[in-house]
Amino acid sequence: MFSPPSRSHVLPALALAAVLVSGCAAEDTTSAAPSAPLAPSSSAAAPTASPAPTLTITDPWVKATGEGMTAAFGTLVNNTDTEVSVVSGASPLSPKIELHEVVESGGKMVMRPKEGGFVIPARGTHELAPGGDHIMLMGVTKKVEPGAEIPFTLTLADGGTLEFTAIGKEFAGGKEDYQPGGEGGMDMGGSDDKDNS
Ligand SMILES: [Cu+2]
Repeated sequence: MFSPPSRSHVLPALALAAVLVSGCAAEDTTSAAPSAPLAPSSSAAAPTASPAPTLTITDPWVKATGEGMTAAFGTLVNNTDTEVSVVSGASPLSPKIELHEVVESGGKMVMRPKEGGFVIPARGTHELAPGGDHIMLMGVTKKVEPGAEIPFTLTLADGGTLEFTAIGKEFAGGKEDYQPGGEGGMDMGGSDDKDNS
């Protein structure tokens, strides 16, 4: 809660603030349009007025980590009478984000990009949890402390978006694996899988 004078500490905070601002009010950065209270910003992917959110997320969190990879979880809630698909995700925390599932392959659990993304049934929910579907962050750019607030944007198949803030949380399982009872056997889609056949 105190701001150290060191420049290297100030900069990331400013960068994050900028991201948060642009996430909430997309027209702030360029030129303010004083006479247009509800001006839809051109292509900023920020729906300023969406009365009934198609999709919401309950208790979103990110596994606290140093650098490298981590994942985000929570329960997606579909508030409509139609099936909803989440097709991609984005966050300033990581330039590369994938929607992952965990499947059994050759007797161990591996994660891989989920075909078609996350599908939430009409009026239903879809849980993202360790050991199951998750939002995968590859190339995390900064440390995620417990309590950290990480903004996310999910894009739906119909072009809509869901913006939310996930909270950094220690995960008891630790390490880089999210499956119950695993011991570091999580492979990234076989890219650097060591072939032990
Ligand atoms: Cu993953």
